[in-house]
Parts: sequence; C-alpha cells; structure tokens
Amino acid sequence: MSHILAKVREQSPLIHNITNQVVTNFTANGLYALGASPVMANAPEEVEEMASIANALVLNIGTLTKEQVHAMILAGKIANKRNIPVVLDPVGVGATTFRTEKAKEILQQVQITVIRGNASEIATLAGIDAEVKGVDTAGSYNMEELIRVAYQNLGVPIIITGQVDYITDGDYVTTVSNGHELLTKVTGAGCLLSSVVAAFLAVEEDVVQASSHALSYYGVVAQNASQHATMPGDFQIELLNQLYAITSEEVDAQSIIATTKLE
Ligand code: ATP
Ligand code: TZP
Ligand code: MG
Ligand code: MG
Repeated sequence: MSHILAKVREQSPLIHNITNQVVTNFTANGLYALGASPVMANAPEEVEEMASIANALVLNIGTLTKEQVHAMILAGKIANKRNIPVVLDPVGVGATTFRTEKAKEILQQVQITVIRGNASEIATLAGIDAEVKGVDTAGSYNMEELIRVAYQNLGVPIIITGQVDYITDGDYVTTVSNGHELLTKVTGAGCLLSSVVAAFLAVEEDVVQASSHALSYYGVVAQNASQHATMPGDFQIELLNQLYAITSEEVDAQSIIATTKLE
C-alpha cells in the first residue's frame, strides 16, 4: 500500500475536476491535503487544454448543466486520447431524468476508468430498479449481487461505497471495510473520495490496486479523524488534517481489505 500513497505525495499529480458547486472548495482542499494538485475547470472553451496537461480527470455530475455535459465530453475525449484515467461520480443519478440521460451519454462518449458512487446511483446507472433520495443512498441492497450485475451491464470497473466499499474489475470483488459514519454527515465526502481515487489512479494503473488503496487510505483517515472530532463540523476539518498528517504505516496497520472471486 504505502508505495501508492508515497507516490502520490512525491509526484503530486494534477487532477482536473469538472465537479459540482457544493463540493468544489472541499475537494480542492482535500486533494491538497493528500499531496495532489487540484484544478477546477468547467468552461467548454478551456477544458480540452486543461485535460491536456492533467494527470487524471474527474467527471462529477452533482450540479450538472447542459454546458457542463458538453465540457465533460470534450475533456473526456482528450483524456482518452492521452490515456490518462477518468473517474465518473454519478451524483444523484436516478433522481432526475436529466441526470440519468446525461450520465448515460457521458458513459457512451467517454471511456471511463472507474465509476464511483453509492448503491442507489450504481443500481440506477446499471438499469436496476433502485430507490433514490437525491444524492444520498436509499433502500437496501445485496452488494455482492449489485456489483456483479452492475459490472455485467456497464462493462466498466466499479466502486460502490457505503459502510463497506466494493470494487470490481470483472474478475474479483475487493472489499474495504474502513471508514466512519460521520462521513455520511459531511457533504462532499463521497465526491472528494472520487477525486482521491483519481489521484491514486494517476500514479498506479492497476485500477483495483489504486482504488482499494485509495479507499482504505480514506477510510483510515476518517477513523483517525473521528478520534479527534465527534461532531460533523469539526470532523470535516479534521478529515482534511488527517488526509495530510497520516503516514503510510498508519494506513497499512489499519487497512481492512479482502478479495474474493466474482461469482
Ligand atoms: P451518499 O451520498 O449516499 O452518502 P456518497 O457519494 O457521499 O454517498 P459514501 O457512500 O457516503 O459516498 O462514501 C463516502 C465515504 O464514506 C466512503 O469512504 C465510505 O466508505 C464511507 N462511508 C459511507 N457510509 C459509511 C458508514 N455507514 N460507515 C462507515 N463509513 C461509511
Ligand atoms: N447536492 C448536489 S451535489 C451535492 C449535493 C448535496 C454534494 C454531494 O456530495 P456527496 O459526496 O455525494 O455526499
Ligand atoms: Mg456520503
Ligand atoms: Mg456522492
């Protein structure tokens, strides 16, 4: 594990985020705390140029507009041409027809390296009947079954986060059991995580290795943060502090990662 986190901190990859209005500042601060370099650029007039110098691209549909969809496809095509990773965070997909249609259009137009979402979002994208509650997950799911069917239907590596996180690239399912409930009380905790995954992918091309280590790093960071902060406001700040302060050794010592064959 340690080597991927160390590599991010050494190389400080440039992460181009086309993201939502709610989480922009928190995401930039979180990426800095990790040791990566964030840049937010949304205008169709400039996203191709920005994607041309980035080490990874994040497409987050949290407050999507028609213009932003256009920008995401332009940037995504450049990223694909340059062979840099592209993470899709389908925030709130299923809540409105616009989000669902546009998320599908982005998936058709851009080769996505990994999709990261909550169970409701991934189920919706995969065409499975799902309960949706805005940007939050709703309903209960058999996660092993969900990730298997989602991969079958989407054909793209998938991360489903929740109390336990699930990752698949089609052959195996890796679970990460780190994290803390307070992550669900801070807006942008999932969105920042998607950008952290992008930073790990920028320095490690094995999608499952990069993703599982990004998730365990983030989960252990949250666990440590919860020891210093017990209320959501304090926790949000402490999360940034711990993203910065945690050592690879601390992450390794607390990571709970398991892998099983995908049935
Ligand atoms: P939602 O909007 O449904 O909260 P999200 O996009 O914010 O989804 P989450 O699923 O909350 O994303 O995942 C963000 C982080 O929070 C992940 O690291 C995940 O492991 C962690 N997490 C989510 N729920 C819990 C929980 N109940 N206990 C521990 N960690 C959790
Ligand atoms: N509304 C639109 S985007 C957004 C909200 C509340 C942020 C969602 O962040 P996350 O990380 O999915 O909880
Ligand atoms: Mg959350
Ligand atoms: Mg989310």
